[in-house]
Amino acid sequence: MTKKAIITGITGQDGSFLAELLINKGYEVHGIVRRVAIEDPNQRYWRIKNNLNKINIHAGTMENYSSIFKIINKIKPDEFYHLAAQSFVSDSFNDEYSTLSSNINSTHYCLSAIKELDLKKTKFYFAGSSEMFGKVHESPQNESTPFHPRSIYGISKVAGFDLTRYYREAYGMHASSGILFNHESERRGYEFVTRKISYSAAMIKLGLQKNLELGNIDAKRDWGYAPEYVNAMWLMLQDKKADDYVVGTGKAYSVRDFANIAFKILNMDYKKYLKIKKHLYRPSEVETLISDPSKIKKKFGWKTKVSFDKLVERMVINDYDALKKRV
Ligand code: F7E
Repeated sequence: MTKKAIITGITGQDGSFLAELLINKGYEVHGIVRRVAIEDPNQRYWRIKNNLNKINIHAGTMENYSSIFKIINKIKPDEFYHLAAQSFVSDSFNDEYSTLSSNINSTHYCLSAIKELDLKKTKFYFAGSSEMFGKVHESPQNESTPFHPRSIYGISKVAGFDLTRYYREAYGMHASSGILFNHESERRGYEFVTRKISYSAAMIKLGLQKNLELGNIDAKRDWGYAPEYVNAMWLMLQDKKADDYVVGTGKAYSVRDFANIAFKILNMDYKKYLKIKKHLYRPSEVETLISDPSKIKKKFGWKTKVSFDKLVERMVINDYDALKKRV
């Protein structure tokens, strides 16, 4: 029997890679997208455009229980990957109310609908985040490290994580959370720092931009390659037992390191172009995040293969080549 999967957030970086992974494994893939995305496919579907004929698109609103309930009832999926969220941490400081209500309610609605429909076979994945560790209590961070979120986004993810655990414990649902550290790729949104740097480096090299404006370049993150992380999500749902897993590389680099390598690839010195801007600092910053991925490695043999240097190179070359074709 062909397995069915629903992905929320299918038009995003992770959703698009996950859709490809599941299509290649022979799944019937369903994606929930906002109606505006259907009305504006060129703008919203760039990451999934090559697979549109293999994806069943459903217009739905993550902020509306009945909308989610109806789609889940129609599909009755074997696997449900809940990736949709307001995921830009910076925005969550300016837009507390909608980040909290949409991130928390959407997770609650998905879990509740699966429970109410009594879909015992449906396995649920929640996209947790290393932002939940925030002001870290220990380093590196593992599944037992206490949470101390420093942003509204982080708080919304802690609530989603707790909801997922609650439905697992209270109703015996197969509900798991991945605590994913930063994961990037050529499909990363331009607002995130890695893509901002790779794109700016390419623009500057081609004479299309003068400077690179950044905030806290001493922040350190555990940066991995996104396609490997969607494989971790899938592995979690293949196990008999639902559980929570930290997913990361186990190595941390600063924003400065990223900029240094990115500009070097194009034979430039980032220091010549960098402008530090106060408004790009966050009211409460997460200084350093570094994972201890031993649990997922031991359980599924999962580990990252793409190094930090290779990741930066992939992103920079991709932006440079694409821009060069256009000018
Ligand atoms: O910031 C610093 C910024 O926005 C990384 C999301 O996927 O990963 C991501 O969250 C660091 C921060 O990602 C700029 O202050 C400096 O320390 O790329 P980012 P993030 O906040 O780590 C986690 C795991 C998620 O779950 C999130 O959804 O870079 N930084 N200057 C800057 N950041 C941005 N965006 N722009 C700057 O100009």
